[in-house]
Amino acid sequence: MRRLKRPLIVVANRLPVSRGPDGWEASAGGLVTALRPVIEEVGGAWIGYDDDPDEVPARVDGLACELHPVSLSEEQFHGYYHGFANRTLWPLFHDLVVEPVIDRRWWQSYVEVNRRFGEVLARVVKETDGEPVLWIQDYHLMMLPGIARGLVPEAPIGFFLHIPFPPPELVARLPWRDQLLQGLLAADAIGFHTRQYRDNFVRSVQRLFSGVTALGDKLILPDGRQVRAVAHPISIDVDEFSELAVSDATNQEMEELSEQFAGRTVFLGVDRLDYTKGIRHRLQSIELLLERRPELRGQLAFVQIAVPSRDDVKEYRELRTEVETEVGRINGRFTEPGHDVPVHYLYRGVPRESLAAYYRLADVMCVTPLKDGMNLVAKEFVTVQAAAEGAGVLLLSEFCGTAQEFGDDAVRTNPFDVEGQSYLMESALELDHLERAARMRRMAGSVRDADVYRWVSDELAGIEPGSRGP
Ligand code: GDG
Repeated sequence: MRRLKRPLIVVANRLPVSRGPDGWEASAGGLVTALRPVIEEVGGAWIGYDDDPDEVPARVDGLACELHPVSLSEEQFHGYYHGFANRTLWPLFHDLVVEPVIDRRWWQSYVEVNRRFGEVLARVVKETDGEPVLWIQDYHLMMLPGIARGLVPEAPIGFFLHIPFPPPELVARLPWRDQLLQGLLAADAIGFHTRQYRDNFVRSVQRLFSGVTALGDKLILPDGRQVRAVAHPISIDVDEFSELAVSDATNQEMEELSEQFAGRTVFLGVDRLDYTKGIRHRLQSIELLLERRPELRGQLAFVQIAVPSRDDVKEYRELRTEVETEVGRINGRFTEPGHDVPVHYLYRGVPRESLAAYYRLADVMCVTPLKDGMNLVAKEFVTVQAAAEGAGVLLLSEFCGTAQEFGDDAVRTNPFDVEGQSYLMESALELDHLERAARMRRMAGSVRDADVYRWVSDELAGIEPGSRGP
């Protein structure tokens, strides 16, 4: 893995820590895991929001970086996070799955909060020994590269977008599109999950600003400055998930689940409860399948783990009601007295061992988002299944980044076609066991070849100093 020589400063909406029963601890998650060895080697800092900034410790065990909380007023956080980030950018960048809200006050808060992050960043850069590399994460902070460039002109700046970048026709709807893209273009390198998102970005830039030339992975701006725009698919820690797959705790969970679901074919969904994830469409496909094939009614179980998310936002509360109505309707229609329900709905996250056990248990994993930047659940599923020598089927939406990596080894679905998707669910059950196992091994192999360490390494290697001059 290519290593940085300079200290690294990561800036993200949130700090990578949370308060557990035994005090503050590093959060579990791909980004933190992948950065841990890099930060250990070069040292560094992490800047992010926390709603309890005075309580956040300077460091936590197991994460060799300084923590710098950004404090925001309730009103600032509301306008920036619940408003502009999650009700304007999120739906706009996910192809208008719901209509984005355009609100000038939210935009003002967004800019204000990005400036606030900039102030903290400038202070941290000043306090850091050596010349740090700055790595800014995601759609919450798209103005920050520009702000940081003004405050610390010499620092190399990278930006990574974790959600899709939409086509220019959609970007055009944003009244502040020019400012937002100018903000991003101040970075030295801008990373996207896929080539398609990267190309959408380049097309938007060329449509909005004249005199920009695209040359290989570089954009040459009218003033001669060069910016890299690259596709680096994010991934997971494959060794960690492979070990988790067969750990004692997971085996124990698996034993219990196998007993509970004995004799039944298990379909599984694991998502944040988000309208981009296609949960309602998925439930409707299950309903059609049970309607068409009465003999499956006692035999099929659909488990949906729905992790609560953004419940301060109206559209998310409405989605919860719709999903729960749908679950109630299906169970009301198809449950036989004295027998188990067809849909098992968990409105909560489960511990990692349980999650791995569910991945192992699933005969068909339904990853069917209407739009999703990448989708790590799909990568975790194939990794866990392969480690446990499973032969489950992955039903995978063609509208997520992961679909580009798995080709025809997944059963590809268009989740908008609810009926078509119900036929694909049915066909997944008919795939030959050896064929399924072979597909699983190939998909897991491709995740192993491009794991999260590779992603970090490619990203950081791209944010090189010296590429900014004419
Ligand atoms: C955004 C983009 C992109 C889920 N349920 C439980 C649980 N999880 C964990 C999974 C997985 C993570 O949450 C979800 O990651 P995804 O990638 O699927 O989706 P988003 O949260 O929407 O993430 C997405 C990602 O950023 C990275 O760039 O792939 O496109 O939308 O790791 O394991 N974990 C536990 N219990 C659960 O019940 N412990």
